[in-house]
Amino acid sequence: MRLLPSIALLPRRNITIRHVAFVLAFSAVLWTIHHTYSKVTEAFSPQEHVSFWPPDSPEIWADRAAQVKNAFLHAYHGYERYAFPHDELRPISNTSIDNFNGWGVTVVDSLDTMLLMGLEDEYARAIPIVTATNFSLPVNTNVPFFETVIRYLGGLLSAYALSMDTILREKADELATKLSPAFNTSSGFPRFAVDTYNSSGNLKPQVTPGVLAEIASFQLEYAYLGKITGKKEHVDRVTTVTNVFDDADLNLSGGMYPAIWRIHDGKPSIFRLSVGGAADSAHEYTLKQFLLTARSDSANLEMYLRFTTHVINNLLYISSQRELLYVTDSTIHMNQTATSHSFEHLSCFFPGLLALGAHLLPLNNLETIGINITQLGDDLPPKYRQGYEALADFDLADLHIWAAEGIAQMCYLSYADQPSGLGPDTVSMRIDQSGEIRWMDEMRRWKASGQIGPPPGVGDKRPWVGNPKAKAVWEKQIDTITRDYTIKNTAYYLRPEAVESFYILWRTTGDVKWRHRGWSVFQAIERTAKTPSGYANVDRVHSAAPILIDSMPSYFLAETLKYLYLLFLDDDIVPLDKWVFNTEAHPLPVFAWTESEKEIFSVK
Ligand code: DMJ
Repeated sequence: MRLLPSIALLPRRNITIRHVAFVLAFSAVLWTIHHTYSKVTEAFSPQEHVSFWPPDSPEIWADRAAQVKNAFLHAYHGYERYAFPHDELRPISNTSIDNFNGWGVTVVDSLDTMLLMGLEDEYARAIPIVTATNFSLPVNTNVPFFETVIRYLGGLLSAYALSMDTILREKADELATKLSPAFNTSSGFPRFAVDTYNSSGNLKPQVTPGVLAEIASFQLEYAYLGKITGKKEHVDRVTTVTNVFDDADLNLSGGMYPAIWRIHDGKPSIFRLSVGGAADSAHEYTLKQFLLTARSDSANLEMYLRFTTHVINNLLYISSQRELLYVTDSTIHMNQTATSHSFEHLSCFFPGLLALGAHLLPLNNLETIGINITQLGDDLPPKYRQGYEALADFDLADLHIWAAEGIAQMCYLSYADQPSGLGPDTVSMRIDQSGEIRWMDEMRRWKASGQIGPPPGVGDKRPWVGNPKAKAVWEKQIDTITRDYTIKNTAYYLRPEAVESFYILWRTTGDVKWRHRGWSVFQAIERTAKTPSGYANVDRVHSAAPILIDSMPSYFLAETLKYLYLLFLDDDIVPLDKWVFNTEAHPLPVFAWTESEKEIFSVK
């Protein structure tokens, strides 16, 4: 129910002050009734709040940003009290865990959020622990490359960029040097883990398969590190991996990176195509590497366009109940494609990425930057090439934005559908007897029939509302045919991806619904996940009685609370054309290579 837009529907010349006053008074009465009713039924259907956006104002959003800042302080002070200087707080038992090398990952992951929120005291208390860390572990200890890069290295670099504190640059350089044995492979892909004790030590042999997200989510960090230290070795890591990907034969996967690669020869090995776990940030870094380098790394831009074209044509589907647009994954084996129709929370970063690309790239005039998108598919087998050609019938920017809006709505509904108001980690979309519904097939039908109404999967949909009188419905009939999906993993791990996309959609489209949707997520976190010392992962989000898990991941402070804060803050303090967020939400400044850097680093 949206009341204010109804004013816009009145014929203009018939509006009098009395009409306006009447509509406003009527709206206020309905809002009061709705608000009262919502409070009564809050335990059962908090999602009703979010299909009706109450009046807002700059003061209301400022207050909401302040509430997120308080949430950060609550979480960080709990960490400081019970877990500092260990990695993460266990917010139920008030103990700590060293699950990411024991170098205080929550401190390093939180530094830039503190700077953005203006938390000088917390930042001042954090710096000594960062300075004291030597990034070494006992021999034979496994330092995971990917997590260490995105959380620690990304955290240090971003805090450096925001503060210009040189110790942070030095520490980032020291850490990257400690991690460098990871690149000791014949392909140049980093191994899963390194032993920092001796500089040649590697725990994992290079025959271990490389997971895409883990071998291709360091380029932003290493490129920026190369820029600020002037060290060629850091930039070379990026160039080598970009070249290996550039040379790879992606015919089987329609031009998209598959999820598993061979470390020893740099070739794809298992053709699972996914936007979610095991793949996500590698795709994210194609666009972001192009943007970070002031739009000079065009190999990565071409890869981004191939990736999005393949996903749009092959991995986007519509549910048959509410016509929700979702992104899923597939596996290609012996020329057969099996589509899982799973939808992961992790893939909720994707709508934000699409929106960012549509906002910053000339998608309808790619020729102006030397790209012909149809030609990008020229070398692919006909069944994939046709997909590239099909896109030419549409306005590409519109297509990307519609996909972004539709998938982000699916992400939002995965929260709003639950009595807890929190989204499950994985759902399995229902396929009814008429079979799967591919988005692009529906788009063609919609176009052919005169584009009546919003594009398939894009118009606003209602959350699934249970009967507030029947508590048992939530508990027992949750997976009946009334919903578009069944829940595979009922936990919410305090993840950021949905609010990350809401933030980027808000900044790029200006549609306030993304702010309201983010606010409903924040309220659900406050209501359900808060403990006396922090915030806890939640299980059984689909029931009226969710339970808490004794874990507060560092990314909750680095990402989830940062994106919520930026979503509610009126000032655009991290403009998307000047900063690029790494996959752990650490903003790095856009930079251009100078002529001499181009020569020294052999970059374009
Ligand atoms: C974060 O650590 C990063 O965003 C990563 O890329 C994948 N997801 C987790 C949080 O969900």
